[in-house]
Amino acid sequence: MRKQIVAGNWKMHGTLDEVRLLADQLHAAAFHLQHHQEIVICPPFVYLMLLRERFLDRKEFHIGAQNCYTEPSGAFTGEIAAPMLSSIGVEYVIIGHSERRQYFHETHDMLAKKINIALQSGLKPIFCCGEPLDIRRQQAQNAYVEKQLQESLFHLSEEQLRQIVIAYEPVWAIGTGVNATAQQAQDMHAFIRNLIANRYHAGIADDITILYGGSVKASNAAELFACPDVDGGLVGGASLKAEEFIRIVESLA
Ligand code: G2H
Repeated sequence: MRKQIVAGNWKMHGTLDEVRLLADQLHAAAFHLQHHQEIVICPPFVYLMLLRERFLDRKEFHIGAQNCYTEPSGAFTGEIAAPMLSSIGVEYVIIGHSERRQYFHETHDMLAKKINIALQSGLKPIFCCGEPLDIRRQQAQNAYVEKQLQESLFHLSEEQLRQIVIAYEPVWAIGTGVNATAQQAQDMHAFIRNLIANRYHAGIADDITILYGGSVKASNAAELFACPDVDGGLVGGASLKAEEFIRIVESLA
């Protein structure tokens, strides 16, 4: 059975006091997850260790970073390296979020390097892909996402690809309150799985976890997660409210 994940991407939100409160609320919640289901919390870098330690006694919680640099170490003032993240017990790292692509000009090539260094460091990348609105209007979303996967992921060996989680996040749905419909999400997830089957083989395509992201909330999570090719969600705004995030986790089938 492939892994199902609800991941909270806290983006650049929260002071120490706010983060402590949110962590306490999540820690106090009783989840009844199955063995193939996980919760991943992706806070800003400065809170990673705090959260790692806070959730050590809660095995269903895993910690992820929101980014890492392309190099393993060196004179790159202000950057964070993948080996640093794994050395403090971080398990996942988001790579290629559309905000990184848009505001920090991250290219396919840079993202391929980040994927490589993350894997070499023992991290599991959550690789984000997804089309902007103008591409969706032209009905060109499949070719757009295919290129993102080809350029940054499809150089990997089968063994490496098995460490990757894919998150389909249509840019027009991010932080806008407008989510993709369950059918739109299902169509793209099935398309991505098919691409992997063609490039690798059906076995790995069937095993890989594909999350949906973009305005996931308690009110739409169950319908999205019920799609056969949607294996959970990458949740932004709604992951900052404990009660809402808990309800989203509970929407996993
Ligand atoms: C997409 C998502 C989380 P939101 O960026 O990665 O954010 O749920 O706020 O649309």
